[in-house]
Amino acid sequence: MKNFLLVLIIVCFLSSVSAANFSDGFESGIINVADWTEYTTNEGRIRVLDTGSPHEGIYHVGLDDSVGGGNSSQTAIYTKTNFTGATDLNLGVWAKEASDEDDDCPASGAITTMRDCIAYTCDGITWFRLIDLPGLFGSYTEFKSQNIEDNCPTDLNSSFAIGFFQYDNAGFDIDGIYFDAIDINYNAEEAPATAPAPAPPLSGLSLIVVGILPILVIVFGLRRVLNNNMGSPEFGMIPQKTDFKDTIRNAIILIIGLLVMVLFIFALA
Ligand SMILES: [Ca+2]
Ligand SMILES: [Ca+2]
Ligand SMILES: [Ca+2]
Repeated sequence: MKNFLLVLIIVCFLSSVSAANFSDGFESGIINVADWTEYTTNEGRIRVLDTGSPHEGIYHVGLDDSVGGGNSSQTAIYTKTNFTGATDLNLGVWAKEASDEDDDCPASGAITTMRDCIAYTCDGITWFRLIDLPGLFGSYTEFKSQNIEDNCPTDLNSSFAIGFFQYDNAGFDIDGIYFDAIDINYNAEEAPATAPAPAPPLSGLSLIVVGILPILVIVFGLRRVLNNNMGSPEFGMIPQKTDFKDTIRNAIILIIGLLVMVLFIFALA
C-alpha cells in the first residue's frame, strides 16, 4: 500500500510539471522584443552582429559602447519569459570579449550597477550576481549555472529574470562582450485545468420542444384516466371498466410526465 501511495504521489507530481526550454542563438538576426528587454545607459549599444565570429551560426549579440572614450555605459539584455513556478532552472551560455576591462559585479544591486556579469532578479528590482565574467576571455567560453531558482527566497514569479550585463566605455574590438547560444531549461508549472464551460441555457425552438413534451405526456395520461373512469361522451366514447393494470399504466405515464416537467424546470433554473 505504501508503495502504491508513493507511486501515486510521484505520478501526481510528474503530471503537474513539464520540461520547458528557452533558447536563443540570435539567428533571426534581431533581438526578439517578445523574448528580451534591453537596457542601456549613456552610450550603451546592443546589436545582433554577424561580425566577430559567433559561437554558433551566423549571428550573436554584442553589447558595447558606441563612443570610444568619454562616458562609460552599462548595457544589458534580460529575459521576458514568465518563469512562474519554474524548478530545476539551468542556464548555459557562451560568451567572449575583445579586451573589455574587467568591471566586477557586486553581489547585489540595481540594474545600473551590475557591470560585467550574468545576474538574476527575483523581484524585478534587485539584481544578484550569478556568474562574474572573468577579466579576459578572448575566445568563446561556456558558462553554466544550475538550480538558479534556489537562490530566490520564494517560488519564482513573473518578476524573475536572467540578465546578461556589460560595462565599459568603448566599442568592439576595444571593449564589448558577445553572448551566443543562450539556453535556459527548466520544469514549468502546468496551468491548472480549466473548468468545463457551463451548458448554454435552453432557448428558441429547443425551449418550445422541451416545454411542450411534458405537457403532452400529462394531457395524454389524464385523458386515459378520464376515459377509463368516466368516458368521454362528447367524443362518443363509452366509459370503460376500470382495470388495475390500466390504472398502474396511467399512473406511470403521469409520473413520467411530471418528472419530465421537473427536469424542464431545473433546466431553466
Ligand atoms: Ca548564434
Ligand atoms: Ca568592462
Ligand atoms: Ca564611451
